[in-house]
This record gives sequence, C-alpha cells and structure tokens, in this order.
Amino acid sequence: MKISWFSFIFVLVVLSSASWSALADNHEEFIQCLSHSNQTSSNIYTPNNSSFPSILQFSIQNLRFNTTETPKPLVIVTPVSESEVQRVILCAKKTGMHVRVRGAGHDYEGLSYVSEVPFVIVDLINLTTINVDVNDKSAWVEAGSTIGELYYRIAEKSKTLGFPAGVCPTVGVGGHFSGGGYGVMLRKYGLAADNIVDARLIDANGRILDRASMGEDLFWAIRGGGGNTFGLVLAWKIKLVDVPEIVTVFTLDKTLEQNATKLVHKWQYVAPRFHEDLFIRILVSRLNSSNQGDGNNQQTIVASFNSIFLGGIDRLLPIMQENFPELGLRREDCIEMSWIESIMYFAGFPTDGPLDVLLSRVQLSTPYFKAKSDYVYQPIPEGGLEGIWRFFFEDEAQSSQVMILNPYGGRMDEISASAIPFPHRAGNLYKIQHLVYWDEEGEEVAERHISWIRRLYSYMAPFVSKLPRAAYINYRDLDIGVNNIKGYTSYVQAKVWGIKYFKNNFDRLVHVKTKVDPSNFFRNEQSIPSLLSGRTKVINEVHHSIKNNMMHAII
Ligand SMILES: Cc1cc2nc3c(=O)[nH]c(=O)nc-3n(C[C@H](O)[C@H](O)[C@H](O)COP(=O)(O)OP(=O)(O)OC[C@H]3O[C@@H](n4cnc5c(N)ncnc54)[C@H](O)[C@@H]3O)c2cc1C
Ligand SMILES: *[C@@H]1O[C@H](CO)[C@@H](O)[C@H](O)[C@H]1NC(C)=O
Ligand SMILES: *[C@@H]1O[C@H](CO)[C@@H](O)[C@H](O)[C@H]1NC(C)=O
Ligand SMILES: *[C@@H]1O[C@H](CO)[C@@H](O)[C@H](O)[C@H]1NC(C)=O
Ligand SMILES: *[C@@H]1O[C@H](CO)[C@@H](O)[C@H](O)[C@H]1NC(C)=O
Ligand SMILES: *[C@@H]1O[C@H](CO)[C@@H](O)[C@H](O)[C@H]1NC(C)=O
Ligand SMILES: *[C@@H]1O[C@H](CO)[C@@H](O)[C@H](O)[C@H]1NC(C)=O
Ligand SMILES: CC(=O)N[C@H]1CO[C@H](CO)[C@@H](O)[C@@H]1O
Repeated sequence: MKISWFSFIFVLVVLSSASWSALADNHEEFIQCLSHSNQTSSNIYTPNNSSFPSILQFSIQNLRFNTTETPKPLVIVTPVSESEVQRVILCAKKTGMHVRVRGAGHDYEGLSYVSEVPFVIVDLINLTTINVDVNDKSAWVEAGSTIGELYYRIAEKSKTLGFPAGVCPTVGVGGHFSGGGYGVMLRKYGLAADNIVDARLIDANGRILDRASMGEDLFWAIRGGGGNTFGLVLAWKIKLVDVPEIVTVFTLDKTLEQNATKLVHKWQYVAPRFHEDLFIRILVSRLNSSNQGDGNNQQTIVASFNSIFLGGIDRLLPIMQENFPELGLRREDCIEMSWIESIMYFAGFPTDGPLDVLLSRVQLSTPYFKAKSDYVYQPIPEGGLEGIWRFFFEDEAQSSQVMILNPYGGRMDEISASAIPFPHRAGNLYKIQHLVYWDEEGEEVAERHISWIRRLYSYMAPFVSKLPRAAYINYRDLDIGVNNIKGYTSYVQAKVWGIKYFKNNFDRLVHVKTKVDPSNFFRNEQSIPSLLSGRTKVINEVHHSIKNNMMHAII
C-alpha cells in the first residue's frame, strides 16, 4: 500500500512540475488578455513601471517579506471596478497565471503578496466604497477597505452603532473577515464573520455571485474558511451592532512586584465569566524599569490589563468589585468616551484627536515579526506562568515580545462551533497570541527571534489545547504545516494544519472547495485543498490511493 502511495506521488510530482514550468511565464499573454478586454493600462504594473516597487511595498505589513530575496510578482493589477476584477480573474484563468489576492496586506506570512511560483497580485486597494444604512443597521463594505475606514464611516452616521472587528485600523476587511476577525466586542457580539449577512464574490469561473446565487454552503465557507481559497470577495454586507453612547476604558499596568503573576492567574478564572459587556485583555511584556532615577535598570514583567466596558463607570465599578477586587480598579483609572473614541484609544491614537487617522492605511510603525497562537481550556498554574516569564528574560527576547491574552466566553460560548468555519467556541477560556518583533534587517537576526518564539511555543504545549493544538487562521503560522504550492496537495497533508485552524469543520470546507473550485485555481500555502485538483487523470488514481492509504500516512 505504502509503495503505491509513494509511486503515485512521484508520478504526480513529475507531471506537476512539468505543468508548472509550462505555466511559468505567461504574464505577457496575461497582460495582452487584459488589454484586449479593455482593462485600463494605468492599473497594470510590471517591474518595468517605475512605480512597481512602491505599489508592491505599500501594503507589506511585515518587513520580513520586504527584502530583496522575497519573491516578487510578475504583475500587479489594481482594479477599480467589479468588472475589472472579473476580467483579471478570467484572464488569469485563461493564461494559467497564479493569482494572489491582496486586501490590506496584513497576512502574518505575507501570503497575499509572496509566492514561490510565478504569480500576479490582484490588489484591491482601489475598491474601498462603504455604504452604511443606519435605518437597516447594515453596511456594504468593499473588500479593499480597512476596518479603520469602516469604523470611521459608521461613526460618521451614528453614535450608537458599531461593528465587532479588530483593534488595528489598518487591517483589511478582505482577509480579516475571511478568517473570522475579532476585537474587543467579541464577548458581546462574536466575530466580524458572525455578523456577515451577504457577500459578493467572484468564483473560479469568473462569475459574480451573491448569497442567494452562491448558496449556503459556499456562503458558510467564506465566513472564516480563509481568504484566497473559495473565490475573490468583492464586498461584504454586514449587520451593525448597537453600542451605548458612553463606553468606559481603562489600562492598569502591574509588574511582578505588584503581584502580576497572581493577577494573571486569577484573571483566567474570572475574565471569561464576566458580564458580556466587560472585556479585559492582558498584554504581557518585559519591562526595564529604572529605579528612582539612580540609573539602575531593573528587569521585570509587566501585565497590562487593557479593558473596555460597554457602559458607564457607575455600572462598571461594582462589577469589578464583585468579580475581580484584587485588580484594585479605582474610579480615577477609568475614562468614559464614545465608541469611536474607544477605537482611537485601542489603536494608540489620542482620543480627542482627529478621527481621520483611522483612514490611513499605514501603521504607526511596521515591524519585522513572527507570531503564533494558542487556545487555553484550563487555567495555567502560577508556576507555568513563571516559566513563561523566564523566556521573556532571555537575551533572544531582547527586542520586543508580547503575549496577548484575549478572553472568550459570553457570546463566543453561545455560537455553535460549526455555525461558521471558525471552530473555537465554548470551552475556550481565552486565546493567546505570542508575538516577537524586531527592527533590524537580516536573516540571522530573524532566525534568532523566530527560534526563540518556537521554543516558547514548545514550552507552552502542556498548558494549552491538545489534539489538535488549535490555532487562529488570521494569525497565520506556516510552522504548523503547509500545502505543496508547486504541485498537488493531498487531503492528508492539508489536514495537518487544517484541523488546527478549523477542527471538525475542515472536512466540510474540503467538500465545498471541491465543489466550487475543483481545479484549485484559488490557492496558497494554507488554502483548503480540492479533492479533484489534478491537471491530469492520474489524479483520480492518486485519490483512490489517498483514500486507501489515509490510515497509513504518518505525517
Ligand atoms: C498589525 C496587525 C493587527 C491585527 N489585529 C487583529 C485583530 O485585532 N483581530 C484579528 O482578528 N486579527 C488581527 N490581525 C490579523 C488579521 O486579521 C489578518 O492578518 C487578516 O487576514 C488581514 O487581512 P488583510 O486584508 O489586511 O490581509 P491580506 O494579507 O491582504 O490578506 C490575508 C489573506 O486573505 C486573502 N484575501 C484578502 N482579501 C481577499 C478577498 N477580497 N477575497 C479573497 N481573499 C482575500 C489574501 O490572499 C490572504 O490570503 C492583525 C494583523 C496585523 C498585522
Ligand atoms: C472594449 O471597448 C470598446 C469601446 O468602448 C467596445 O466596443 C468593446 O466591445 C469592448 N471590448 C470588450 C471585450 O469589453
Ligand atoms: C506601465 O508601463 C506600461 C508600458 O510599459 C504602460 O502601458 C502602463 O500604462 C504603465 N502602467 C502604469 C500604472 O503606469
Ligand atoms: C519590459 O521592458 C523590457 C525591455 O525594455 C521589454 O523587453 C519587456 O517586454 C517589457 N515587459 C513588459 C511586461 O512590458
Ligand atoms: C521596504 O523596502 C524598501 C526597499 O528596501 C524600502 O525603501 C522601504 O522603506 C521598506 N518599507 C518599510 C515600511 O520599511
Ligand atoms: C500582593 O498580594 C499580597 C497577598 O497575596 C498582598 O498582601 C500584597 O499587598 C500585594 N501587593 C501589592 C503590591 O498589591
Ligand atoms: C533592558 O535591560 C537589559 C539588561 O540590562 C538590556 O540589555 C536591554 O538593552 C534593556 N532593554 C531596553 C529596551 O532598554
Ligand atoms: C483609479 C484610482 O483610483 N487609482 C488609485 C488606486 O490606488 C492608488 C493607491 O492608493 C492611487 O494612487 C490611485 O490613484
């Protein structure tokens, strides 16, 4: 059995690499196809155009993928209308070009603008129309928009409507909603993807579909199953949520000397059970605190309790007193403001400053970084936390590292694990994001930090979810497994990473993918595989072989 599996794969690899080399450089044909179909050439960039590098770099949000070694696209197209996007997809299909779709470029592993096979980027930067309908409490949001623009457009029209998406305003709705998307209102309203009610999508045949014409299976899959997989999303229709006119925020920093370890430990028990209006996350990092100006730097850990309450201070204080008195929250630690000001607060902008900073697509600073995620079912004992702090004190962690603990519970517990592809619901106390970032160029520097975070991740294993060790697709991490982007990816190979992101929803995603994009036109290193994606009839035999060998394949 095993022998036949390997020989099929061998045949396949030979066939696929042959077909890939045939596809390798069709970009001239692709461009010709576009110009025959009236695509305005001002939206087409090749390395010959002097603005090519700036267009490419503009939406690179992780400097690890801004190096000379990073593979570059052959062409970047920035369509300005749905019909232009449609032509790009049709021409790419016709000429066999590999496509990467880019929203605002925050993919942690750069998958929206990097590929090991020759490719073009469809950059949605010019599709940013947002129509907010206050009466219907809904909005149509074009897929090139950022969440900052969305928040801004909502606040322009209403003081009591909001949307439960992420914290950083430059994040794009294209990728963010495709992978779930969460922010500080998730305990009250769930994820961004839980609040999508319709969408416009171009499928692998170049057809423009909406919810009714795509059907419920595909509509289910695109709300969390990952971008660049089932089609190209042109726009989302979202349901807006009610927010009070006044919300309250606070941030309390506690060092080890101020009982940080005990407080983090206690937080695990209370934060997932608070009233759903209350969200307290923790950002843990290393701090050099200088001792009363005597110049001696003393190292400690600081746990920053960063919170929003969907209501006023008078209602918040008794809730804190009852559930988490140890934190010692006082009235003077709290600030009341409007919902949109709280968006500014979490984004790191002055809350009384001009709101139009939310429209910028450029981060306050763009780092080199690597991140990983974990889900926690059982509180981590104090000794376990102290072990994490030891990692933070290592030399390799010298630049900057942060661990973000994000509480679940509330609405997240009520939504079924199969309602949308995002499966991390009841049972999860909180999610961890492990993050290390640095500002120095170079392979060796990167290696040092990446190896540090991998060691931290190994250390965490006993304390976090197991079988699978779950992960969040929007914190994309290629360490957990990848598809063979140059050839055929098997179900078994993809399941390794797929089950971590999607748990039991993985199989349904494969089923939908096989139905809507059998030839695997939309793909990347972590897209759902089609069971029929072979370009030759050998594939069917391989399929058969995979089925027979599934039990034997050890990956
Ligand atoms: C600074 C920063 C802060 C973040 N904060 C949060 C947060 O608070 N909460 C949270 O949940 N996540 C957060 N994220 C993660 C973020 O949700 C994901 O990186 C998300 O995928 C980014 O979407 P994008 O459009 O900006 O990225 P892109 O890199 O453009 O796209 C990401 C993926 O989606 C695909 N894609 C993009 N647009 C489309 C489309 N229209 N149709 C089909 N596929 C598409 C891309 O091909 C790629 O595979 C953050 C990331 C960063 C870098
Ligand atoms: C291109 O535009 C011309 C003139 O506007 C029109 O006659 C022609 O049909 C268009 N071709 C395509 C393929 O859309
Ligand atoms: C890129 O260059 C080509 C000619 O080489 C030109 O037709 C096209 O308009 C240019 N694109 C942009 C965006 O300037
Ligand atoms: C880029 O320029 C080179 C030389 O000027 C030319 O041979 C090539 O065809 C051009 N490519 C495109 C895509 O315009
Ligand atoms: C990306 O690299 C280019 C070329 O080296 C550089 O000019 C640009 O500033 C870099 N981008 C950022 C955000 O640092
Ligand atoms: C730390 O906790 C202990 C009790 O566990 C308490 O006595 C002490 O006052 C706390 N320290 C601070 C700075 O809150
Ligand atoms: C923190 O302290 C360590 C050890 O004293 C030192 O090496 C490091 O540079 C300091 N970091 C910062 C950001 O000041
Ligand atoms: C036609 C059009 O709107 N083009 C814009 C596309 O986006 C880039 C980058 O923001 C702008 O420079 C173009 O003017």
